[in-house]
Amino acid sequence: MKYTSLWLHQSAEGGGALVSTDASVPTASAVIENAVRELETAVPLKGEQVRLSLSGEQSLGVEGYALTKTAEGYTISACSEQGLIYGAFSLIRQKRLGLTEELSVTEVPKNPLRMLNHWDNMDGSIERGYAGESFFFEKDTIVINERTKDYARLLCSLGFNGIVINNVNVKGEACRLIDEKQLPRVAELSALFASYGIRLYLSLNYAAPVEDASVGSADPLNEKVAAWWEKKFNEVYRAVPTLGGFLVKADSEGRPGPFSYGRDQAEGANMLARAVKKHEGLIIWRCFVYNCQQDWRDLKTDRARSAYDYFHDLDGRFDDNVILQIKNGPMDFQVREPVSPLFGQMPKTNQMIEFQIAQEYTGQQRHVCYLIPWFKEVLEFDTCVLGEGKEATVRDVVSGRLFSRAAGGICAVTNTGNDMNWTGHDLAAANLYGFGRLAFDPALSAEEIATEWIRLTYGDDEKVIENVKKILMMSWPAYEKYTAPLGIGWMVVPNTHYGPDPDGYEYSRWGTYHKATCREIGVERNAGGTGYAGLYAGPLASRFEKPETTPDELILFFHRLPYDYVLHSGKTVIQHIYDSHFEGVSDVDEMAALWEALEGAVEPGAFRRVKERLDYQREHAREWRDVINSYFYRKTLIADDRGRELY
Ligand code: GCV
Repeated sequence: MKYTSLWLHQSAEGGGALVSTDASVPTASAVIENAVRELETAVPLKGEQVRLSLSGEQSLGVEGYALTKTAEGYTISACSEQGLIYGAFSLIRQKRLGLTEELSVTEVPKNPLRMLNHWDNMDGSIERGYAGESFFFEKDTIVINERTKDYARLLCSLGFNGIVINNVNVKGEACRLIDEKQLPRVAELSALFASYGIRLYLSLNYAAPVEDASVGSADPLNEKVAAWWEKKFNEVYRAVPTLGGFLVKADSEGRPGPFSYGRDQAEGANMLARAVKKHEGLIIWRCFVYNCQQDWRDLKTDRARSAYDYFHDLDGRFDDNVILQIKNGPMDFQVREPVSPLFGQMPKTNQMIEFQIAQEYTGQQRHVCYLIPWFKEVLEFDTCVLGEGKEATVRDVVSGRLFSRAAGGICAVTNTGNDMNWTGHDLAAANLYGFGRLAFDPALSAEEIATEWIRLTYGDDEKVIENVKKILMMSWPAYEKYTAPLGIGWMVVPNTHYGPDPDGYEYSRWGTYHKATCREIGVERNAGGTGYAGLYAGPLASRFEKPETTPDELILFFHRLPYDYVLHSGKTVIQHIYDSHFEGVSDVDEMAALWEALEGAVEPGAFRRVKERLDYQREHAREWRDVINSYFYRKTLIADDRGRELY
């Protein structure tokens, strides 16, 4: 059985002529050939000609393109093959959306790096994977087949230019893709992705040289260690010249790192960066560094502070080929968190943002949760690092624009696996599509992106567009309403991170506590508490310091408050919790009804798949509502002021 090919269905019509009239076009180039093939097979050109020109305006840079309608058809111009292929995919999209009449599009991607991170293990499992198994690995070997090619094409069509293929938790020798025996297949995969303008990256085990008896250490200041990496990278790049570089999770959740040798994160990252520099490789160094052996009785340590505390003072110490990869929030991909205070506060350091579309904490691709509105909020967030009134958004920080940095970008932990539809839940594909589009052009709105995806996936039926758009746009707020309230996060079953368990992490070592008693809930993170609020730039620090100026949706993240505290909404904390949980469930009922109304308008298989998941989501949202509301009712014995049933 062939898997569904998502939004870029192959067209049977074809038939247009595609010619290159520009002598400078290297027609032999694999990339151009790909672009040509894409156009021929994907859109009915009906005799229109497409002219590819490599003499685009300089301002298009390496990846931009200009696309215009001409009397004979279309012209795509760019300064590079990569630009041409983006132009070709853009033309496919515009044609499918019926936007080609007055076509004139000039686009330069806003983020230098637009990446997906796979958490795939070489045994074929995927950490936090909810769409089947890995399609990159099976039984400790690399798989390359038709599906791999389709994936490269899919990602290129969305403008991705980087991919990390293996889990950041690189455990055991079998997982070492940098081993000699793996390199020929890595090279094949890398060449395949490179033909679509996507550079391959590998996750590294920082402690790899420890296993070499002649080195026996991973101390970044030990010359033998540095020499080991240099030799290793020489070997790797000899075999895989197109490799983009490496992603490193160090000193985090049991992974080794420079701290074991009394060195800091810059010393660790720079040692690798220097070893890979002559190959023009990048070291992408994660800031997800925190103490995961915390004693829950310890009231001083605050996990939210960790990344800032470990990295902030190292600004200016990282080499130019190091990029710090920072999770969007200070904790871990919760449905709502403040933006990480590191963004914008390290002007002399390359930064990129890490999102997660895998929905680990947002329904695991069994619940619909269209995350693009959330990502938009994060990217548009003003870090206030230039002071009040001078915009300094996260989006301008990570694109490198704000501090004129050459490297930076945006990545997401992916939601793809070997399920027939790639993403498990059909509607989760909107997150993959949306993330790619947003990474290319963060100015697009979540709604625009949703509309594009719906039309490319389900066609132009107005009712389908309207209902699916409503479902998608309601889904993230709904998920927030029926799960953990007011920025508190977690309340999930430990390990699986799925389903309600209000005290699941309360007495654990992971540093994610809500500290609910019968009187109050939340963590005091202002100056009188852990001081986290004060880590933000001036105006934000003052805003988060006091509950009166903290937005409701984050209030329990920053403050410990009594249940009868009155929010900006006019409701008490406890009444907000009750109301939002009831509302969340009725939102899901509405989403399910909107989908059911599409029977007959959507292909029956797709209709059934989504219906089954929405039916399940309705039940599971009820479970969330009742467990959370009852938990608070039992703690507080405060009744719902609307008299609804609590258990
Ligand atoms: C890959 C969370 C997840 C882990 C993940 C980790 C990370 O803790 O639960 O599965 O590990 O984040 O981002 O490194």
